[in-house]
Amino acid sequence: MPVSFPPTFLWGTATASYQIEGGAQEGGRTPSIWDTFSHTPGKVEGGHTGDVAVDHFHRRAADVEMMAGLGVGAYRFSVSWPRVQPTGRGPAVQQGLDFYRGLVDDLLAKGIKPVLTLYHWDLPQELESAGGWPERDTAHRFADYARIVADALGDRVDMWTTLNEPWCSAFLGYGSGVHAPGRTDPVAALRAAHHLNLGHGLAAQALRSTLPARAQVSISLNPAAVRAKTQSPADLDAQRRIDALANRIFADPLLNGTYPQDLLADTARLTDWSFVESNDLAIIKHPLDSLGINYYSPTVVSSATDSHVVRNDNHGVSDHSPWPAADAVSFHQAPGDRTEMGWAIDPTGMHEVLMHYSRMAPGLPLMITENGAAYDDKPSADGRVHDPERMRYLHGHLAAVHQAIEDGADVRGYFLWSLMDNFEWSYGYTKRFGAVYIDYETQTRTPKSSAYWYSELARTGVLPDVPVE
Ligand code: IFM
Repeated sequence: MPVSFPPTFLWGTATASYQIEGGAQEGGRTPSIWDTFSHTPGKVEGGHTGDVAVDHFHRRAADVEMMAGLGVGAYRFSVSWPRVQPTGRGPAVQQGLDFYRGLVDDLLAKGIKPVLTLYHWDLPQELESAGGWPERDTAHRFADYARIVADALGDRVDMWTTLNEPWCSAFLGYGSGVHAPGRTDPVAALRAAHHLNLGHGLAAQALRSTLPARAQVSISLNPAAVRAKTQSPADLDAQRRIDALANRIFADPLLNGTYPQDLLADTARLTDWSFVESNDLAIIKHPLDSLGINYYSPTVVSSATDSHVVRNDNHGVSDHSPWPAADAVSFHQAPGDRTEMGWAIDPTGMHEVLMHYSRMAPGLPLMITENGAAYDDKPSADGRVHDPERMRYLHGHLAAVHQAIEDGADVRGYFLWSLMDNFEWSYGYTKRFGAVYIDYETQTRTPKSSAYWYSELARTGVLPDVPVE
């Protein structure tokens, strides 16, 4: 039986500003926390930075042509906050807004639906210097910025996402420090999580009051499929604790307007959560039009008394844990093959996460806003880039998405991470997630086999077999 997706299913690819744009000092853009972090020796592999990235800032029109050639109907991109509102306060810079207006116009002219994310981790450095996400003011600054972008692009963009993966911003940025701004303070990480939630709610209000009624407002989370190593009470408790810190700390306030009681109890030795003010949860629970889900790999945990501890939670190497008050939890490699990131390949996690959110938020459409895999791709003698492993990864995960739809989940679309190879955060350019290969010396773009495969899927809505290459 062919695996067919609904005719209205949205097929897209995704990128993020700092990972692709370059043009770091052009058009009035000021540094973001990622500029500062990547220029700090030892923070990013090979000393790589996003100064040039894949030069999308100058190659925008050609990149849109390339997308059109692949025939994929939607493109998820993010706006660089310091490009449109340098320093994160005050008036917008027209040149910055014009860049995104040009991008959106180019996309619309090619029949590609623009899907805009306001924040994919590039906080203006000046706001970090004033305290960053652990401080409440940053949430208000984010709402101001949301209004600026909505005023400028609301007439032509219908799909809006406030934050991408707030878990990473809070816990990798302020907890383990493997992401910018590189702070390692568990209390700051929890405060950041709350102010990201609040920033989302305030920005959602700003978007709603600025955008036309047809606009859709969303947020993209990276829910973890957390599995206990055994069914022992201690391992199940480790699973509960990490589920609270990875998932419920965002999903509960967003969807139910509460923080989980067990999370507050688990972290009580660090903070009394008095940074949550009386109306905050009502603001955070602003109605969503859809929920974005980014899924890559499951997480396996046990109680730390387990003797087979692997110090690898898929989130980079640091002496500091990203998980506040979870010292008694160990992380394990999930079984099976891995991608170049070392992440286990397990599409059942995709199905699990989709079913979980469709039960938790009945009636709320879901969108896969990221899924994909890094492999050590290289051009072969025929000049093409063959990436059968990526096609197999995508095939498995898309079959799981299809199964979730069959099982009742209202999944409306899928965005492949990523359109093209790019700056993979603290791994620099060493990890390639793209459907399009980038030669970083020449900036030549070469669609990989997976790009053609995905293009066929987007055209037909039928999951193609993975060709033997
Ligand atoms: O590259 C990142 C992206 O920026 C956010 N989600 C995960 C991807 C792969 O690590």
